[in-house]
Amino acid sequence: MDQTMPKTESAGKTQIQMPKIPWQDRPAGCVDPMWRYEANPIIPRDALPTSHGVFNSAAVAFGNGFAGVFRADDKTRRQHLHVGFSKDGLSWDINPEPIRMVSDDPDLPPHEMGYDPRVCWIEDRYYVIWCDLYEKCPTIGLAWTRDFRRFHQMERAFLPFNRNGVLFPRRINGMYVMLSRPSDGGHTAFGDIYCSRSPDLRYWGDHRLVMKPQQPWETTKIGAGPVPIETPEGWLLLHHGVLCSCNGFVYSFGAALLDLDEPWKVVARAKPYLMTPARSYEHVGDVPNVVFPVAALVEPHTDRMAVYYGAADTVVCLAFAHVSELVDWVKANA
Ligand code: BMA
Repeated sequence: MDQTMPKTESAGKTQIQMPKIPWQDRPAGCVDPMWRYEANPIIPRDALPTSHGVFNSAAVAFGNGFAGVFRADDKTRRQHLHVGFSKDGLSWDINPEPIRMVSDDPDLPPHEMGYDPRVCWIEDRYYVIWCDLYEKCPTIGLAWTRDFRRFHQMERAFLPFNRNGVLFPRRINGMYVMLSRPSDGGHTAFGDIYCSRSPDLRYWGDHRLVMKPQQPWETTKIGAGPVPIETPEGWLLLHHGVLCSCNGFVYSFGAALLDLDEPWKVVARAKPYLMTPARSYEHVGDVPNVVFPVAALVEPHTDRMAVYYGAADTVVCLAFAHVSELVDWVKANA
C-alpha cells in the first residue's frame, strides 16, 4: 500500500483523510442549494496538447492533495482516460499519455476506450469505473490502483449495453454495491438507474430498479453521478437527468436520498433540478446544454462539498454546496 497516503482507522475500515478541498462561499443574494465556482471552467478544452476537450472527470483525495482520472477526447475524437495530480483540487497536472491498464489475465479483452470515469476508495485501494467498450459496444469497465501509476484492469462488470457505473464507497451488509444505467449502443433515448450487488466486484446480481425519470427536466433518461455520500439520513445521490428539447438533449442534475442499508430504496427525491445549464460555458461547446456531475469531494468537519462536473462536453467545472443543506433541500423539495 502507498505509505504516503494519510489514513485514519475507524470501525475497522481504513478511510482516507480529506485534504482542504476547493471552496468558495455562497455568493451574496444566492438562494440556491448549490453555486458555481466564479472562475469556471477550471480545466480548459486544450489542457493537453492532444486534447479536443477535457470534461466529465473525477477527482479524489490522494496523498497530501488530490488525484484525478480525466476524460480527454483527442483530435481524432477517440475518448481516453488520463491521470492527473493536484495540490489544491483546482490546478491540475494531467499526464498527456492516456492510462494504460495492466492485467495478469491474458484472456481479459483489453480496455478499448474510456469515458465518464468515477473514482472510489473502498477499504484499501481506489477503484476506477468508467464507460468502456467491449467489441465497440459500451459497458462498465473496472480497474483498481493504489498509486495512480499502475492501473489493474478487472473484468467488465456487465454485458453491453450499460453506462454510468458508480460504486458505493463501502460494502453494505458485506456486499459491494453499484449503480448503473442499462443503455443502447448509441445516444440512448431511455434510461433508469439500477442497483446491483457483488461479493467480490466480479460477479454481479441482485439487480433492483432504483429510480426512473419523473420530472420534465429528466424525462428522457437519468444516470447516477458522483460516488454517493453517506449521511445520517441516507446516501446522498446526485444524478443527471435529460430532457429532449426541440434543439436536442439538455443535461441537468438533481439529488435524492437512498436508504443506507437497502440503497435501491429511495428515501426522498427532489422534484426540481439542482443545476441546469445556465452559463455560457454550459450552453456553448461541443455538445451544448450539458452539466454532467462526476465527482464530489466532502470535508466532513466543515460540511463543505465540491462537485466536479463536465460542461458542454468541453471543459471541467466546479460547484459548491453544504452537505447538510442539500439533504434538507432534498427533503423539503421531495
Ligand atoms: C452521454 C455521455 C456523456 C455526455 C453526454 C452529453 O451519453 O456521452 O459523456 O456528457 O452524453 O453528450
